[in-house]
Amino acid sequence: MAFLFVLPTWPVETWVAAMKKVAPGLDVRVWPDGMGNISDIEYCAAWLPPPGVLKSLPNLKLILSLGAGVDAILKDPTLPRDIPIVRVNDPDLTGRMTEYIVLHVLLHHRQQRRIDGNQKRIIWDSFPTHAAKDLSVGIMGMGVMGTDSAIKLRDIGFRVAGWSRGRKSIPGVESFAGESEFDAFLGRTDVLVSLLRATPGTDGVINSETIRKLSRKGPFGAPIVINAGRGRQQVAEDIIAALDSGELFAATLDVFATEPLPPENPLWTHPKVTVTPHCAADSDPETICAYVASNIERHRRGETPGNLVDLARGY
Ligand code: NDP
Ligand code: OXD
Repeated sequence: MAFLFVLPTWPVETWVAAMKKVAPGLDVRVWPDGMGNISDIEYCAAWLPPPGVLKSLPNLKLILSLGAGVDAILKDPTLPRDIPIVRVNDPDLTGRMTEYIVLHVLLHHRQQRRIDGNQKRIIWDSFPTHAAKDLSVGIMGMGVMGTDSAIKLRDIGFRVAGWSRGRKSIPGVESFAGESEFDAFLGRTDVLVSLLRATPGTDGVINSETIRKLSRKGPFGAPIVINAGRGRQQVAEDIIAALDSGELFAATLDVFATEPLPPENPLWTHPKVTVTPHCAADSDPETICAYVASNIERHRRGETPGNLVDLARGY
């Protein structure tokens, strides 16, 4: 039995070293030049695998995503649909995402960009501030990441609601579910956070119509958007137009339709946009290798691995 890493955009040596540390007995192979006899490969961990690679492995038994997202794996038209896929659900990754969401909600709430700009120009501008309870945060996607972020934001004092397909029951967090409750969710939201899954159902959900339906009763008079889910979920032109017209107050974007974000993209230099390079929650090699190794062990014992992707649902 052998295990394969397919990591076209990550430093594969770091991942091999981490895997050898947490699972010393595992026969670790590397795509594309260190695969050896591909008939040996039963387990494959991947991030952004090129289409066709997974299908080329004749004895593959389990696919393991090295991040929470599985969109890059699912979009391979040749993906063998009968092989189970495991996604990451780990407190380390979740904690990193929560730090990012809390940081960027606070960055806007405390007007830190304005303060940074003032410092550059040596301006002592003590403008009015407001309390966390004055801001309504709405999180689209109340799964592993959304739920943890919602709880931490609630604990700081923000008015928090979540929107997902199914209803959630989290004390102190209002729950909206499904299409029929989307407008009500938007109408009470000053800061819209996306931690949705990338599926055809969520593509382009942050568009001009959505932005128009957001609350304008918050302290800034216009809403704020934070997207750390997937770039497919935002219509960048609509966000820019809304920022320029004043319909949107500010945006923080960590994910983009094309990554890396091309240098000529206007989002880079827009004065109301904070761009981060898809770093909201990085996969830590040792932590995630331990997670992968434990799922391989479970599978080898004949048990069902945790956090399997539902192909029909798309996540
Ligand atoms: P989960 O699968 O745990 O949660 C996804 C949520 O999206 C669920 O609440 C689900 O609803 C909701 N959802 C899916 N489709 C719809 C829909 N059509 N309408 C309404 N809600 C919908 O995912 P995670 O929390 O693990 O990850 C969230 C996102 O964060 C993913 O896109 C992931 O790729 C991204 N991510 C980004 C990172 C970064 O660095 N920027 C790092 C890690 C993750 P329900 O609960 O009802 O099923
Ligand atoms: C993930 C990511 O999905 O890093 O884990 O985007």
